This record gives sequence, C-alpha cells and structure tokens, in this order.
Amino acid sequence: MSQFTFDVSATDGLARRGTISMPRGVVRTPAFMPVGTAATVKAMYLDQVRDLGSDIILGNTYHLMLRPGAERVARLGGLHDFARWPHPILTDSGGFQVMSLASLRKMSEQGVTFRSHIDGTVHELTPERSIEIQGLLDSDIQMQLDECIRLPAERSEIERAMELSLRWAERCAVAFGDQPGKAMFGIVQGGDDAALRIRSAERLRDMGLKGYAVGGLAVGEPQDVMLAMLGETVPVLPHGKPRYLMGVGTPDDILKSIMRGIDMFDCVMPTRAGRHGLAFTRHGRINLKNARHAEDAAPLDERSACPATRDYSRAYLHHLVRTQETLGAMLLTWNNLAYYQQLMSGARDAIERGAFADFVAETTEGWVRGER
Ligand code: PRF
Repeated sequence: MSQFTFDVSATDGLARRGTISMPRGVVRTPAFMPVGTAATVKAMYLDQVRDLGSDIILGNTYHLMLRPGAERVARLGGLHDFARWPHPILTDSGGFQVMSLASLRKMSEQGVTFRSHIDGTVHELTPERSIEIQGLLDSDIQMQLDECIRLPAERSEIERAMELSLRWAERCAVAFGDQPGKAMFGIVQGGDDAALRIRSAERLRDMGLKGYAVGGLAVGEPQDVMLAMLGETVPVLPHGKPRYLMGVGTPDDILKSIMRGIDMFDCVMPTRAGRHGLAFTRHGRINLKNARHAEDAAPLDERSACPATRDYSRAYLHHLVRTQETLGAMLLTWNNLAYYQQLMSGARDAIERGAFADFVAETTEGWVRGER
C-alpha cells in the first residue's frame, strides 16, 4: 500500500464507517487518536496504547520543534523510530498550541512569531516551516497552519482569521507538494458563523486536499453551537475524504459528532483527566478523589476487559490519586483510553449494523448512573 486512500464501507444516516490506508498502516474510522504531544502518550507505554485499539496517535509540531527539535528527531530516524510507534502519526501544525501556550505572539501574513513557554526563546512558524517540521518528524498526516479564534469573538475577527487560514492552506499545500503515501489536511475555520464556515469549507474543498479538519470548535461555545456548525460544514465537504474534528471531546461530543458525519477525533480529555483522578466508565464519570470511594472495594467496572478497569478497587485508585502516586495516573489513563477505544469500536460496529442511533441511546443511558 503506497498511496494514501480513504474508503467508506458503510453509512448509517450521516455516520460513516471507513478505512484510511497509508504505508504505515490502516486507520479504522470513526477513530479516536490519543494525544502524544511530546512523543509520548503521557503515563502510557505505546504498546499498551496500540493494544487498546489505537490505529494512529497525534503529535505536536509546537512541542517537538522546541524540544527535542525537529532536525534532531529527523537525525534520529523520525518520530516513529524515536518513540517506537511504527504505525500512523498525525501531527498538528502548531498554530493552536502557540495561541494556548506561548507568550508574546505576533501574527502576520507571513506566519506567527512567539516566545517559547519553556525557555523564552523566540521562534517563527510559517506555513512552510510548519510543513517542513512535520516532514522532518516524518508525520503521515500533516495539518495546515491555521489561526484558531476563541469564542465568543467579533465576526470581523473570525473572518480575518478564517481568510488568513485559507491563504495559509494554499501555501501549505504548495510546500507539501505531491507525497502519495502521506496527506496534508486543510482546516475549516469560521467560528460560530454559518456563512463563514460554509465559505471556508467550500474554498478548502475546491483545493482538492486529501482530508479536511474542522477547527475552531470546542473553544468556549456551547455544545449546541458546535453541533450546529458541524451541521453547516460537513455537507459541504466531499463524501470521499476523511473529516477530522480537532480537539474534541467528551464521549457525548464524539457520539453526536459521528452522528453528523465526523470520522476522526483527538482530545487530551482521557489522558489529562486520568492524571487528575477522573475515570470515564460505562456508567459515566467517576471522580476518584471523592472520599466516598475510600473504602469501596468494587472496581470501576467488573465487566471490562481492561485490567485497570476490572482488577483494581476504587479504594486503591482513590488512595493512589490522593497520594499523587504515579501509578494512579497510569491506571486511570489506561482505563480512560480503554473506554474511549471501546466506545469507538462500538460505534464502528453499530454503524456497520445500521444501528448507530440505538448504540448512542444505550450508551448515553448507561452514563446517567455515574456521578457526572
Ligand atoms: N486548529 C488546530 N489545532 C486544533 C484546533 C484548531 O482549530 C482545535 C480547536 N478545537 C484543537 N486543535 N490547528
């Protein structure tokens, strides 16, 4: 398999069951990509991440360009060898992380200059440099550099960032060129404005890219606004290309977005929440910090196939979280990624059976028994 391809094998309403194929492997969609910001999915062995059913992980241009440096990763054989993950990797382009982490950011037509949140050194990220870095990392799916605006925001500001992102998409496409086994995805922006979303999606669609992301959502707006924007955007995007909703989300966000035609997701939620004592389960969220678990001998879910979920008492997990032991973060991250990947696998099966709405209803009913 030397080409990057996407194939939709079943649909159920707007939900799709698909397969992305590329030289390093296949990605079964709908897919959840665990976040591996700094060439590690925090508190997990990548073998475990794989065993849970992850076909692809996400890496970050911003973090890796600062530490250990893209050229260094390239000299060491690329990100896959460096981290010992031989399967597909998608990298985010850096713009979003610059906006959330770096200081003294200066946005111009050319790109963005910023001060590193690590040592204060000044760096520049242009569309061309972002693609160059993602190439040095040897990323399989590279993202265009874009500007994501937090909501609420002025329409004029949303429009300016959206138009800038479209011009940057063109520069990224030129810089990426023709690489048959890899892909560069464009990113739809346009905030909470339907007309801007549609314009952005149409212009990206007309560039004939290999995949499309929806960015600029889950940035402060209510869920119904996010879902309404998906409703405007997704119909404009070509049926035969993967659609990726960036940085989303909760299990509920994910199911509702699959229902609206999204194929790929990434989010720090399962990993970050795991490090903060929060477990996602069939019965909803369980906060292990809570004193009510101090003498609870029951596991998170006795019916799970995941050892972290099935074999450890809530009392022990509570103790590990309260004492800030490393193992607490490890076990809860393991539980959470297992839950997320089971959710995705259940969604894929349900779409194949034409029973996705029932799957969503049953899954959602289960959550009400948790704490929330
Ligand atoms: N752009 C990029 N990365 C992102 C986002 C975006 O808009 C988001 C928004 N949810 C998360 N990650 N490049």
